[in-house]
Amino acid sequence: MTCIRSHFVPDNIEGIKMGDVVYFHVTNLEQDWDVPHGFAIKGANNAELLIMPGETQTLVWKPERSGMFPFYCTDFCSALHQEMQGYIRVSPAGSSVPITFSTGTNQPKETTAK
Ligand SMILES: [Cu+2]
Repeated sequence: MTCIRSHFVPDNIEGIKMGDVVYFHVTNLEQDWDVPHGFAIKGANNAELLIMPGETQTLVWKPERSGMFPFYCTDFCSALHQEMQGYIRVSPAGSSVPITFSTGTNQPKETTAK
C-alpha cells in the first residue's frame, strides 16, 4: 500500500478471511521531508504506524471478527487528512470471496484471484 496526501492506494480491500494474518507494507511517497503519514485499523489491538517520507513500515494484523474495518491516517497531514481512510472487509473462514482491491471506488478493478 502507498500513501500520499491525501489517500491510501488501494483504499478498498476484500477477500481477507478469518484466521488470516495480514501484513500491510505501507510506503509514504511524499517528497517533502516533513509530511509523515500514519496507519491504523479501527479496533486493532496493535499500535498505529508512523511512516516518514520515503519509508516503508509493516503492520501485522489478525482480524478478530468478520465485517467491515475502516483504516485511516493517524497523523495530521493536510486539510484533507480526515478523508485519508479506506475499508477492509473480512469474510468468514472458508468463504470463497477472492482477494480484490481498488482505489476510490467499491467496484474492484484488479484482482489477484485467477
Ligand atoms: Cu493524515
